[in-house]
Amino acid sequence: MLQLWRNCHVATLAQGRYGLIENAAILAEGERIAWIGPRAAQPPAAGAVEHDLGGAWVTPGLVDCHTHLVFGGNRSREFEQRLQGVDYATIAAQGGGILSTVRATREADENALYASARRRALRLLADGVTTLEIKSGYGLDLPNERKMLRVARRLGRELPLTVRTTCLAAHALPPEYAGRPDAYIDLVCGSILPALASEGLADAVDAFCEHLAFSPAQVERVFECASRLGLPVKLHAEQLSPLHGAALAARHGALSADHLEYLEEDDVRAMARAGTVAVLLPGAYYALRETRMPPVDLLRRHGVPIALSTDSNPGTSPVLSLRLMLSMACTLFRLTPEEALAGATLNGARALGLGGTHGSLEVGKFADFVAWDIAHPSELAYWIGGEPPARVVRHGRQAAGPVQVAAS
Ligand code: DI6
Ligand code: FE
Repeated sequence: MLQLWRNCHVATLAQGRYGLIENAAILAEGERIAWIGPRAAQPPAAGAVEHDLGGAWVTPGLVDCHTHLVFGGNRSREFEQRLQGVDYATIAAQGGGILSTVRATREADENALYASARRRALRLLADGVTTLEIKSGYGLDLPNERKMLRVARRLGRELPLTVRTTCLAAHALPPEYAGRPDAYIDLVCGSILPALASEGLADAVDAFCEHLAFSPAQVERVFECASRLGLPVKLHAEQLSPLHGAALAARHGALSADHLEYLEEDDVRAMARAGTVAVLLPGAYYALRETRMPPVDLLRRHGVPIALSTDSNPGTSPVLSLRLMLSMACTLFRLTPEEALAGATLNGARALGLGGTHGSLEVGKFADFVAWDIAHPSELAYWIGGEPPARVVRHGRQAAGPVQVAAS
């Protein structure tokens, strides 16, 4: 089916720049963009279903490339503790933190996990997200990691969202392995990852490289296993301390290294050489009241692509708006609104290995886009809790927004 969206302006985000086209039109054939450009140059589109966007600005569908969206319970009580001065590492050492979500996630059945994650996914979608990564990492044994990833896959089947799944079994040490981290890594590499890979449940493999989680040597074993299984890797690195996980990830050709507050110049060089995307997570920085900023200038200087994501999770980043992360990235990390938008679109897609098909509005890519009732794309980073999108289109079909009236 041929469709035409007209009466709009477009920010294509091709090459990660705004790529503004005023008075534009978009033609889609089926799920893909067939033509995009100024309305005056539009080729004939006989028989196309036409959609009037009422003068809206259109951006690519947002790509949320780092989330922990599937989990049981929540950690609002821990939030209260942190406000009273107990820090994240102390709470973790007392068996709270990630492990309290592990308990709640293990107890929840698959349908309950699905119902709660679906509500969160719909919030992200209503805010403009059309592509979403979801990690496991609150199961920490085969049946529960599988349960989480099955829920993530089901979200991708039942909602108008592209979902990429990541196995984060090396997120924390499960209580039954207390004091035996290497034995747990044996389980991850010998059983959890091979099983989930053979069941087609994981598109990538992630780990948490930190003193309170896994050492670089342990992470390396996980990466070697991923590579034997043919799965790309990414890493939670340099969030709380400089362990040079990002450079390790780069050596393994990682799609992305994420967080990066403690990143140093040698790590940045390694990422630049490998084409590893830097995923910044201002929601976690904000919620943990961190003060050390990721080295944005170094990333720019070495040409490392910067992506932004919600890190949506019940502990350190209970965030359900990727658009809000644009504002935080500008105000807290000094990104420009253009860099922030590129971070939540094209560079987010690159962090998922989807840069060839998603993240910008170009011929041949998926017709995933968002129409916003704004006067310029910089408004997306400017408003704090601004208006949600007027409509969201994914693969050429309306995914959120008012019911579409087709005119021809
Ligand atoms: N870093 C994070 O920000 C999340 N995981 C991680 O490795 C936090 C997960 C949580 O606290 O539940
Ligand atoms: Fe995370």
